[in-house]
Amino acid sequence: MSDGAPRPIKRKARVLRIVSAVYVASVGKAGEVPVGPPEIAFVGRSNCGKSSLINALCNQNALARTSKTPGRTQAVNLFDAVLSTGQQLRLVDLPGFGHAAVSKVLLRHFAEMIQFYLLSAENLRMVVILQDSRRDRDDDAIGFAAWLRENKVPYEVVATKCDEIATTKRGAICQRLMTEFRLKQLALAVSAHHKLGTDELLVRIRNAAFAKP
Ligand SMILES: Nc1nc2c(ncn2[C@@H]2O[C@H](COP(=O)(O)OP(=O)(O)OP(=O)(O)O)[C@@H](O)[C@H]2O)c(=O)[nH]1
Ligand SMILES: [Mg+2]
Repeated sequence: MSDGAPRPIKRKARVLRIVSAVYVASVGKAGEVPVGPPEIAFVGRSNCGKSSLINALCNQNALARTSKTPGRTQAVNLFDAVLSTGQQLRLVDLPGFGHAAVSKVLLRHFAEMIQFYLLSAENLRMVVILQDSRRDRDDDAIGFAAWLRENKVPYEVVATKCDEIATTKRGAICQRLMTEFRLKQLALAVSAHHKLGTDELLVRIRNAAFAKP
């Protein structure tokens, strides 16, 4: 029975999300990155799921091109997104930096493009390093993280395709990545296919993009 007192209003917890995202441009080696909002770059070996993760964050299926074949992303691709807060940010899909199935010449070309972008990106706020959950220690990526620390570029590490790993094993993988990459907080386990960990990743991205200097 009602006692006449006003009922408390139930508010839905507001989840941060990307409400729209568009492709802006592809930049090759020595190409100019058009001026835009704060940038978050996604790096990792070919096929680790960079383009798929960008699509999952943006709630779109085919914004960034994905493929079973390693080496799909061959340029620095820029996507501008609007958050549910109204803030704008740029997601940067980079080519993969290593894979046995990609030719050495192409990998060198990719490495030059990544390096060129990272050294000239004035608006870069954070690099998200992707590690396939099913793979062991990745010395190339660990070395890359050391280079980012030297250059004072903040980074996060995410364990991708975690849907391929038993739930009970995910914690240990995130702990190992935290140690290997000298993170201050646990690495995040994410799945682009199952949209796992993507809400938390977006919060970390927003915090980095709009951190007070
Ligand atoms: N099981 C599973 N597979 C995934 C997930 N994310 C991506 N994949 C698959 O992994 C393959 C590579 O995905 P991409 O997103 O194209 O990987 P990429 O890192 O952008 O690859 P490059 O552009 O070649 O460097 C595709 O077959 C995807 O379907 C995931 O969360 N779970
Ligand atoms: Mg790609």
